[in-house]
Amino acid sequence: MINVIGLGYIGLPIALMFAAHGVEVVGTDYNQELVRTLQAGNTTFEEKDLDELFAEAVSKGIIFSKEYVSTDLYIIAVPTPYDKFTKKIDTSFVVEAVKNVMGVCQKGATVVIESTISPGTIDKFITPLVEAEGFIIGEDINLVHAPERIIPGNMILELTQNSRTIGAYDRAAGERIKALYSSFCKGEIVVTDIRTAEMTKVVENTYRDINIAFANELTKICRHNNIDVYEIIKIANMHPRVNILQPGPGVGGHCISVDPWFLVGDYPGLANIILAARRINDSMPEYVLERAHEVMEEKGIADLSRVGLYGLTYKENVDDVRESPTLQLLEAMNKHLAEPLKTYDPYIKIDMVKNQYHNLDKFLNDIDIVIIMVSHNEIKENMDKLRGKVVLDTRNVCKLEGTYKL
Ligand code: SAJ
Repeated sequence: MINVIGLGYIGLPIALMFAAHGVEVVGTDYNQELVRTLQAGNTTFEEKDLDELFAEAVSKGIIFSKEYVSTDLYIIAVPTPYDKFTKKIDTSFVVEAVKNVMGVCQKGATVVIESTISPGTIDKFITPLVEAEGFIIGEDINLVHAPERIIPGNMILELTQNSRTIGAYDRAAGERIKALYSSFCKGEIVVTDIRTAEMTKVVENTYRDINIAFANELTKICRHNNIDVYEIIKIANMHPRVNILQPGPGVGGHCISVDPWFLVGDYPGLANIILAARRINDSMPEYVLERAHEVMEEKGIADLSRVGLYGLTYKENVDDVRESPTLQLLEAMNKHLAEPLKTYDPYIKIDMVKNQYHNLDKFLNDIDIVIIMVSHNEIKENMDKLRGKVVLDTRNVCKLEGTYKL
């Protein structure tokens, strides 16, 4: 039986996937409300194919609980934020989960950590906890790191198709976990040591952050010279060894905008390009405000209440707002004591910010300038509704004539 700890964006799909493939699973979360929702037969966030997988897992007997259970296999998928001051990883959730596991687990158990962790976290924070309980690593308890790689918006497919990394102190333990994941994972699974697995995961997200930062920096350079950055990137990417990502209003989500900080926090002085990239990407929401200001001046519009932000989530077609560029932009306005712009997002049903709309037509009715922050399918399918408006498109999706770009 597997006890999956943490039923969020990563833990829930993985628990469901194992259950759907016939493994006995208990999913544990300390959030009573979330557990009740799942027990009542409802999923907790929107994700393609998640509801179908949920139904299958329920039919195969998955259990949701607040309690940890005594078993021989644990998969931990709890958040690993970073400390805003030191930039180092905040291991408190993982540490708490492992402590709780140690309180109930059997000798011979394997603890798999799926959460992204900075290189050295298991050595520094987890191993001592296990040893403090009198367990010998490799004999009584096995520790394995199996970082997830799935992308919100396409998680279920990627869970089965992506290759994976498994890091273990003990090769045989790593191979056993590889066999377990192979029950649904068709991608190649590489078994390596723990530190390599920790570093590889952080490096993957850092690579993407740097690449996006490059695109964002190019945008600023090209704007300075009135060159079309999208055309430049398109042509450059025709080179067989060039693959520049797309500029945007900033980098959000709980991964790419977080993990590079672990390296900056742990290797100050060495992580230079990584730090520069983080700063560039973090500067983008304010850059959007500058662009909006330029556009308003050009159009002779001074009334801020006639400007609206389309999209609150961190990227298209998800309902996740963590580290969202739109929220960062509103925060920047707040710091300057400015009244927040109007906003609308089809995925955000609750009132999250001031001046938020829940109906696209009403939102558009009340504004003259639309800033497209997120390219949800909804806006792509309703571009015609933007005719007659001034559009500042930070995602390069609007083909209407006169559209302003980043
Ligand atoms: N973005 C750009 N330009 C681009 C691509 C993305 O501005 O060309 C922005 C997005 O709008 C978003 C942010 O970057 O705000 C991140 O979005 P994303 O779709 O690139 O990635 P995430 O954060 O949703 O998921 C990432 C993935 N990692 C990589 O692609 C290396 C995923 O595979 C990981 O599982 C996930 O992080 C994680 O949990 O680490």
